[in-house]
Amino acid sequence: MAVLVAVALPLVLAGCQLPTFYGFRGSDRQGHDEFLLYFGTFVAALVVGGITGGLILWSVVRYRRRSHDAPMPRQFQYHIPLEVAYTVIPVVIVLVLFAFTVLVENQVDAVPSDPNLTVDVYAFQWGWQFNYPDGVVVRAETTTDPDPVGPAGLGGPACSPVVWCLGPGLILPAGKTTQIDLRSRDVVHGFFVPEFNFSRYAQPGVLNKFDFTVSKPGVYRAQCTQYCGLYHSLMFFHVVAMPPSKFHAWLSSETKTTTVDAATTASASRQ
Ligand SMILES: [Cu+2]
Repeated sequence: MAVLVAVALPLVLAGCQLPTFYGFRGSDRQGHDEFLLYFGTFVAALVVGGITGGLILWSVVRYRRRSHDAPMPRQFQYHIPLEVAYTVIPVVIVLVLFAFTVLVENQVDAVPSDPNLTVDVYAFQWGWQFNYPDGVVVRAETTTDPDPVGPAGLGGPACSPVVWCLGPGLILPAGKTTQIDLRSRDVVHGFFVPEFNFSRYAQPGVLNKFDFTVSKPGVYRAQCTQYCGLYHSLMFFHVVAMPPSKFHAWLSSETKTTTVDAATTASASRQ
């Protein structure tokens, strides 16, 4: 029962400031659901660990050998009710955690039938390309392109530390649901946004679909997490969530297939 309460608590308290246990709170709706699952699992582990550790400590202190001729404490082997209890309780804990995991994962993996926006994302050696409706393309090779679009689109806030601003900007409207259609142009890459608690492979020949509903405007660091060759370590990008009106102003101000940085040609010749 204590475990049930511990796991259900974060769902009830959603919205309160919960401790993060070194995780990210989740800057989008889906990532926040993942955070609540992580939080519940962590609290359940603390409760189980506390009870188990407490019982071990108690038995060590309470039944320590006080003298050489002290009698053996009472033994409990073949105590059927006890053995059934310590088999059934962990099974129930695992089933509860499993059920919450399936529920949250299904919810996070579900793709909306009517997203507010769909962006085709292509990973390649070594960079990212974001194709928007009406032919707007943001493309940059991370090896030579410091930051063609991202933070400037928010009105130019300083990037601190500067590494957070490397790579191209995946511009999204905050508060709206954006579907990402993820593909790879060559080898396996990893699409990872730490603050969204989300990672997915970009695999050649495979189309991966998922969605984000970013809670508030901001710049969120992201990077490739699958070793993919020489410049993998520089394969950054960042998600830029803008207020919807600002996003639409940006999208309509972009001419089709612009923002291909000049460095693309230079780095392409180096391969
Ligand atoms: Cu990579």
